[in-house]
Amino acid sequence: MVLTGAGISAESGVPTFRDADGLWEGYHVEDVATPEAYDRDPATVLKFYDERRASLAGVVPNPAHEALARLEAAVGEELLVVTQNIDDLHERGGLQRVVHMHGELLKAWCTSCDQRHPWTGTLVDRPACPGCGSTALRPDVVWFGEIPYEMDRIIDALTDAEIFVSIGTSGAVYPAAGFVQHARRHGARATELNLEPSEGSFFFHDSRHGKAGELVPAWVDELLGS
Ligand code: BJW
Repeated sequence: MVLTGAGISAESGVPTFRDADGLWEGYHVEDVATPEAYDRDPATVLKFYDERRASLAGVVPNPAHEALARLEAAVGEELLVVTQNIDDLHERGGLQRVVHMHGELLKAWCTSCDQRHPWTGTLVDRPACPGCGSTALRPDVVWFGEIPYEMDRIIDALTDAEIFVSIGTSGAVYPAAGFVQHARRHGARATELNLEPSEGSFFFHDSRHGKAGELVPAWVDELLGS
C-alpha cells in the first residue's frame, strides 16, 4: 500500500500545506479547511477552492505519479494507492485505482440532497445542484473534524499490506499519520520517501530523503527488479 501527500505533487507546481512559514497561499490551513471556517465565511472558503480548482489546468503529473502508474501496470490489484491529495494528478499520470481519502477538487457535494457531482467550474457564485436544484454545493473535500473517506477499505488494506510506503507527507495530520503504525503492527515493512524526515520518520524501517520525482521512480525500479 502506498500513501501519498502534497509532496508528490510539489514538483508539478502544486503548493504543499506546511511550508517554511507555515502558511498555505497566505492562509493557515486550519482557517480555510474547517467546517467552522466555511460556516463563518463561505465566500472566502469557496473562492479559495475555486482558485485551486482552476489552477489544476496549469499543472501536469511528474515522474513520481508516472512511476506509481508503472508499478500498478506491473502488479495490478496487489497495489492500492491512497492519497491525501485532492488534485487529479495520479489519474492523469495513468493510475487506474486510487482512493482520495480527503476528497477531490473536481467534485462538488450537495449538502441538501447528499449527491456528488463532477465539477470543473466555480462554486462561489452558488450554482444550483444538478440533482435537486438547491444552492447547497460545497467542495467535496474533507476538512478538519470531518471523517476521511473509505476508512474501512483503507484499514483493510493496511492490515493486509506486506509493504507500506509513505510518499511526500509531513505526518502531521491524522488518521493518515497513524497508518504506518497500523501497517507495522500487522507485519508490513515500512518505507518513507520524503524531502526531509517527517514527524513520524522514526516509525519507518527505511526513510529516504530527496525529491519524489527522483526517489519514487528509483524505488519502483528497485521493487520491480529492473
Ligand atoms: C516533498 C517534496 C518533494 C515537499 N518530494 N517530498 C490532536 C492529536 C491528534 C489528532 C488530532 C488532534 N486534534 C485534532 C485531530 C484530528 C485532525 C488532525 O490530524 N489534526 C492535526 C492538525 C493534529 N484530523 C482530522 O480532523 C481528520 N479527521 C479525523 O481525524 O476524523 C476522525 C476519524 C478518523 C478516522 C475514522 C473515524 C473518525 C480530517 C483531516 C482532514 C485534513 N484535510 C486537509 C485539507 C483537505 C482539503 C484540501 O486539500 O484543501 O488535508 S488539511 C491538509 O493536510 C490536507 C492534506 O491532505 C493534509 C496532509 O498534508 P500533507 O499531504 O502531509 O502535506 P504537508 O504540506 O503537510 O507535507 C508535505 C510534505 O512533503 C513535507 O514533509 C515536505 O517535506 C514534503 N515535500 N516537496 C518529496 N518534491
